[in-house]
Amino acid sequence: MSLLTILEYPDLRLRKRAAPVTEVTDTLRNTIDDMLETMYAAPGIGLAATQVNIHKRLLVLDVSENKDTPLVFINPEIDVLDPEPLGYEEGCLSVPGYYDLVSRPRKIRVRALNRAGQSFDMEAEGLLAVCLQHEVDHLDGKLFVDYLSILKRQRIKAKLQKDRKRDERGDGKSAKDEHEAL
Ligand code: QAP
Ligand code: CO
Repeated sequence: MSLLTILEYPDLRLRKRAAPVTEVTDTLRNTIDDMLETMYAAPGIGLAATQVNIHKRLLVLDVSENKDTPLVFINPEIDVLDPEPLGYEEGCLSVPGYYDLVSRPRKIRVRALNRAGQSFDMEAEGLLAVCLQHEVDHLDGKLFVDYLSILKRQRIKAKLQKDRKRDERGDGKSAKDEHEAL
């Protein structure tokens, strides 16, 4: 297993639309394990393949309390069961240090393949529904910042670009520490 590099906004590779998985192979299962390891190490609750520069329709998540319930979704398709918006303070491993309120349909059904290549479906509400919609958005090149005002998005973009330059220079505290100090 190995840790994968997570692309950060405004990297244009985050805007690519992922292609359907045609075959669930051992190679794909190795990628899934690397994605889970990368997500847990971050730590995060969800990671889409797009975020690690793999443009296939594949995502992993774990919204459990004890971080012991990894879920894998290959070629996920979402149906809205209850469109009533649920507002949730979202973050993203590709937008480190920033969180903001996003509203999405509160109840969905997702149909996907599991790591054995078998079809399954599940209904989701609450954090699981939020996270699934957030991750499927990544596969379509969409980020949670796209739901914010242009002004907020530009502010986040400018700050992340500044953070990146400072990280390249290697001085000061980490960008994340500074945001958390605000
Ligand atoms: C998507 O996001 C999500 O800014 C998963 O400095 C998040 O795992 C869906 C993370 C919230 C719904 C609600 C973010 C880690 C992790 C950061 C994540 C950070 C370190 C984000
Ligand atoms: Co994300």
